[in-house]
Amino acid sequence: MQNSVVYKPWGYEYLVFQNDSAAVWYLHIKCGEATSLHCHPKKKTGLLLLSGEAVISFLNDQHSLKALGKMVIRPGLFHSTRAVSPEGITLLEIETPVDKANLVRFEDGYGRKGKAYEGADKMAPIPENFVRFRKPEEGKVHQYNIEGSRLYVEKISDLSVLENRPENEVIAVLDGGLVSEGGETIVAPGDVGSLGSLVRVAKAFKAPEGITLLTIQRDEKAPEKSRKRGPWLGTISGLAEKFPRDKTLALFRQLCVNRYFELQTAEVYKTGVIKMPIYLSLGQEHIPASIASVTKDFLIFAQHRAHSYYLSFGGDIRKLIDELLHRPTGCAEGMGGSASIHAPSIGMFGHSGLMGDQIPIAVGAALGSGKKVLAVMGDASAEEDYVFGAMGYAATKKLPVLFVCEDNNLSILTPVETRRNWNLPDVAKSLGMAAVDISDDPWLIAHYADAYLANLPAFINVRTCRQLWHAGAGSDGPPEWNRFELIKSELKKLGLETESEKIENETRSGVRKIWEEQLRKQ
Ligand SMILES: Cc1ncc(C[n+]2csc(CCOP(=O)(O)OP(=O)(O)O)c2C)c(N)n1
Ligand SMILES: [Mg+2]
Repeated sequence: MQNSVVYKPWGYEYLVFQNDSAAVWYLHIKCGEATSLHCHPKKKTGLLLLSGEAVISFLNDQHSLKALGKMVIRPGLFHSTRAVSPEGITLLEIETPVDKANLVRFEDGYGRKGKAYEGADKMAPIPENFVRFRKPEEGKVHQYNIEGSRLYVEKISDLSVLENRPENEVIAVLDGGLVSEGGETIVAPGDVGSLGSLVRVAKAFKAPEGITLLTIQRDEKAPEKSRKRGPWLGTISGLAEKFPRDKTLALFRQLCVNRYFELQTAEVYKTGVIKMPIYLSLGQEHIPASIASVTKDFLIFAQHRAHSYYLSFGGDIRKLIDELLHRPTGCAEGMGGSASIHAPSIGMFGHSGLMGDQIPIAVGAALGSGKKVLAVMGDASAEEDYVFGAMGYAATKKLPVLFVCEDNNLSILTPVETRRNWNLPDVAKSLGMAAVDISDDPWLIAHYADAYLANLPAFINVRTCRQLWHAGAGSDGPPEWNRFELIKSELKKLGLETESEKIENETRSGVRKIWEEQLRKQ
C-alpha cells in the first residue's frame, strides 16, 4: 500500500509521507463523488484542502471548505468528504497514529458499507511524477508543488524562527509538538492550523523534541492549465517494466510511424496539395498503437481523427497518402478522405461525419458478425444519446465490443467542464460494463485493453492531449503534457535509449521518403 495508488470509486489516494507519528495521504475526489460516511475510532485526522471546493458532512451537520481550508476530525467522528467543484478536489489527510486498517464505514454510496480498506486489486504503482515528501532534515527546507500550492516540509528545533513568517500560512504538524510544564500535549502530530496560532502558543509552551512542520502557500500565479485536469494525468504508471521489451519496442515503432506520418502530413498540408480538411491525431497517436499491440483482431469503427488507427491496424501507408490526395488508389478510392478512412480489407469502416453514429453501427456489426469490435469515440461524440443507447444494448446483449474514448477534453474548442458535469466511465458502469478512466500512458492502455478482452463489452476512457488544431495543421502552443517525450524518457529508464532512438530515426526518414515518393507519382 505504501508504494501504491489506491483506486477508489470516488477517485484515488496514495501515501505522500509517513513517519512514526503520522501518515500523509493525498486524495483526489472527482466532482460530485464522496468518501463513505466513516470514522477512525483510534485515529485523529487533519484535513487540508489543496484545491477545489468540498463539503464535509457529519451525522447531523455540514461544513464547506475552499482551497487551503482545514479541519481536524477527532477519533470516532463520522464524516464524509464530497467534491463539489467541477475539477474535483485535492486533499491532504494527516492521520495519526499510523494505522490504515482503523476504519469503520457507516454509510457508503458505492456498496462498501461495513467493508474494510481496498485490496490489492485496486492498487497500482505510484507514478514517478507524483509528489512524495523526502525525510525531513534539520536545517533544511524541502519544497514541493501540488495543484497550485507550494508545500514546505522542515524540521525545526527552535520555533522562534517562525516568528517572521506570514501568519496566515496553513500548517500541519507531522512530528513533535508542544507540551505544557506539566507534560501535557498542546500541539501534536495531525494538528492543522495557521502559522500565526502556532507561533503564539509556541511562546508559552515548550517543544522538547522540536517540530516537523508542513507549511502550505497558495501560488496564486500558478498557471490555470496545470490545475485543469488533475495531477494523475500526463504520468507514467510504472507498468512499463512488466512489459516484454520486444513488445514495448514494437509498440514504440508503431507510434513513431503514426506520429511521423501526422507530422509529415502537416508539412505537406501547408503546401496546399491536400485539398480537403485534415484531422490529425498528433498527441493521441500512441492510443491505437497501444491497443493494436494487444491484438489487431477487431472490426474498427473510429471517427474523423483516424489516420493512426488505419496505420496501427495493418493499413498501407501509401494507400493512406493516396486517400489524402483524392486518388483512386487511396484506401477508400479517394472518396473518403481524412475524415472517413474506410478500408474493409483491414476491417476498418469510415465515418459518416455525424458525431457518434459509429457507435450504434459498431454495436450492430458486433451483433451481426459475432466478431470483436473496437468502437472509438471522442469525449464530445460520446455525449450523443444514441451512443448511450448503443452501449446499453451492447452491455445487455454482452456483445464483444471494446469501447474506447479518446478524451482530449475538447469538442473542437470547448472543454468538457463547460459541457457536462458527468463522467463517461461512470455512465458505462451504470449501463453494466467494466470501465476505467486512465491517463494516456501506452502501457496502461495496453494493460486494460488486454485485461478487458476476456470480458467484453468494456469501456476505456483515455485522457489525452490533442497537440494540433481540431482540423488542419495549426497549433496553439505546447500540449498540456507531452506524452511522446514522457514515453521516450521511460524507454531511457528501461535501458532502451539506443534502440528507441534508432527506431525513431528510421521511422522519421522512412515516412518522409514514402510521402515524397507518393507525391512524385502525381
Ligand atoms: C452530430 C454532430 N454534431 C456536431 C458535429 C460537429 N462536430 C464535428 S467534430 C466535433 C467535435 C468532436 O469532438 P470529439 O468527439 O471529442 O473528437 P475530437 O475532435 O476531440 O477528436 C463536432 C462538434 C457533427 N459533425 N455531428
Ligand atoms: Mg474531443
